[in-house]
Amino acid sequence: MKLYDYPQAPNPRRINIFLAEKGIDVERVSIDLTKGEQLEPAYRAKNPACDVPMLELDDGTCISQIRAICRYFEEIHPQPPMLGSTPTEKALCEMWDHLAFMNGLLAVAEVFRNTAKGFANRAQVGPHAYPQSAELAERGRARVANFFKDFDQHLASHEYVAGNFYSVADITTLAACDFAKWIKAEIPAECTNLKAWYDRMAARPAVQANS
Ligand SMILES: N[C@@H](CCC(=O)N[C@@H](CS)C(=O)NCC(=O)O)C(=O)O
Repeated sequence: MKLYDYPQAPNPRRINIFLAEKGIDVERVSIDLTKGEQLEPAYRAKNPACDVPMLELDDGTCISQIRAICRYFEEIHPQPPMLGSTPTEKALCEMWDHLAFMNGLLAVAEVFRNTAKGFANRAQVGPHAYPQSAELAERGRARVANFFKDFDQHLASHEYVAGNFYSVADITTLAACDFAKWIKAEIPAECTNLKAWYDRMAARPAVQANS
């Protein structure tokens, strides 16, 4: 199998940390986003979503979207569990991973993609061209500030994002916090729970190896 990757970008980094946590090594194929390789016909034929990461199995099956890729690896390589172990843990993991993606990563992306010069007409990931919007960028800043506050409050009473177990939800939240630096937003000093959690996560070898 092959993982189509661009490790400098926040979403591919999520899968790279996930694989490092599981100790899985997989062949990588570079898709250079700065050259627009994700939009080229050969890649688009494999992945109509035109994003990375994307996993191609040996039988030619192509799986995009990080949750789907994580699910695949969790099924074939269950240890250590990264998507929860019990029915409740699995549901909490889905819930918090989704919240971290929607309210964290996508909020930062809303600012970044609507302001960065290189993203004119590329305000959304995918095959379609969307113009930048200053209003969306401004709204995104407010969403990022609320993401920090909401997750700080949550982590006041939880050791990890999905509860008392480490999971992919921690990886997505960490990736969102690091992506926020691209728009010069840092975890606010008053968000002490989030900061303490972040420092613990950033020290993990799998994260260090993908920083
Ligand atoms: N929802 C996707 C997100 C993937 C994504 O947004 N990837 C970005 C890199 S961080 C990308 O491929 N961008 C392509 C582009 O900017 O055209 C997933 O879960 O895999």
